Amino acid sequence: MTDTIIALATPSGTGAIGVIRLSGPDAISITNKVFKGKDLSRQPAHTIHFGTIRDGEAILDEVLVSLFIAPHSYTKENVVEISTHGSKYIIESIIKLLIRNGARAAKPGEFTLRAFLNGRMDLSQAEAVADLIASDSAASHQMAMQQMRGGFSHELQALREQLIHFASMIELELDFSEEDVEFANRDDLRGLIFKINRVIHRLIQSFEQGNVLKNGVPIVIAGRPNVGKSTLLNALLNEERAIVSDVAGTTRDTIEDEINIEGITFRFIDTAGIRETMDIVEAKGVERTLAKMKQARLIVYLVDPAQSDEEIQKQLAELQDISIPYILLANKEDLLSPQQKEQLAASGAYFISAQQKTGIEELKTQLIEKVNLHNIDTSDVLVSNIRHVEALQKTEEALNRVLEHLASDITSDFLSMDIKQALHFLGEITGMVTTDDLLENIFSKFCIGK
Ligand SMILES: Nc1nc2c(ncn2[C@@H]2O[C@H](COP(=O)(O)OP(=O)(O)OP(=O)(O)O)[C@@H](O)[C@H]2O)c(=O)[nH]1
Ligand SMILES: [Mg+2]
Repeated sequence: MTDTIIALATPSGTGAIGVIRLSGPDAISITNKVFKGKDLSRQPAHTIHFGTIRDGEAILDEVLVSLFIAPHSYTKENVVEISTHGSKYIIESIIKLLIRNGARAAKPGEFTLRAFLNGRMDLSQAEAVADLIASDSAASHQMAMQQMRGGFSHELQALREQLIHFASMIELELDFSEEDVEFANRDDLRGLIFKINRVIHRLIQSFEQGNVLKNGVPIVIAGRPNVGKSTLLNALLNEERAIVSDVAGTTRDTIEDEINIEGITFRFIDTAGIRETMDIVEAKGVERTLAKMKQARLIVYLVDPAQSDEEIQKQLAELQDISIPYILLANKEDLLSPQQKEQLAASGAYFISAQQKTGIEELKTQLIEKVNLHNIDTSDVLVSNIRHVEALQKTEEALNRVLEHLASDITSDFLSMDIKQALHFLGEITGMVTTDDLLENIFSKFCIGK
């Protein structure tokens, strides 16, 4: 990391201002070469300076330069942020000029990668930076913020260190294998593994909630054709997202969109109406509907006044087979007879009119209640990253093997091997153990300038 990297840190395009960021040993000296104002090399950290950026005699822009001197910066290197007017032309010209003067264009996520490599944050915290930038609801924001500020890293780190102690004791036993000594107390080791497994188990369990908070709660809108599913989607989104018509079988593919209800992102999935059909395309759509229903957190199931009580009961039985929680909605309330209403109410239905937008707010309240996420304490540590869960699962498996070995009184070699495995996977979460592939994989998903 001897070179100095540069990238636009704000979104590309025209804005009021743009911020160009440099990081590396020469960040200040390179900027100094093209900046006319104070001598930047003699200014203290965390100061801002007004001046001009010049390409020879030509003034490219009047700018503000913020200085962060190593190690007191995001990357722990010298960092310069140049605030320019937000013209694409100005920004590109200044970046090119600085590259001519010795900087190099940054790769995606390279600033955060340096922050990680320089020990500013661990790997799971670096990943949280990406989540934080992508967060679009109060819940996902809070979760990312939690993780960025340490989350479960510290807890895992501490447990890992205790496990390292046992690993080294067992290594020692291997060195003295002739003499049949036992440095690592087996009961203590077992106790520690139970403790780690409890923590890991809780974290793995939290993924279901962490994941929906991050990616949105999938809610499938399903029912027979023509019951008003697409009309309901449009009513929820407050826009004409899906085509509505009185032809049964209008929607062929699934249509997804998100809305935020009380700080939680819901991903609504409008589907093709379920029926037996000879139409190949529609049949594919129905197949998709059934698949989506099985992945849903909750199914919003619509029926309408055209259906007999018998038909409705049949559908409810089918729904129960899927065993995903559902809400039964009787749509087209405006057309329901009092007798139908009575029957539907007995089946536990809620009444709405998607077309006239009645009952929509009550539905939203129901959704919040049913998915039961509102009461999650987001200050609780939740895992929302699939990489982390996978590493946790592998750790758990390795630790369970250690427990088996302990029970069967097997030789220390096997114990040692599986403890090392567990240490490896635990270390992968926080980045104590990394490979180039792993880092490449994580940071290439960042955008440039992060
Ligand atoms: N009277 C009345 N008509 C409605 C209501 N909701 C929807 N409709 C009408 O019902 C018809 C079907 O609506 P859609 O939203 O296309 O139904 P769908 O369930 O998406 O149908 P498919 O995509 O074919 O499965 C349209 O003519 C809508 O205008 C309602 O609350 N009251
Ligand atoms: Mg439709």
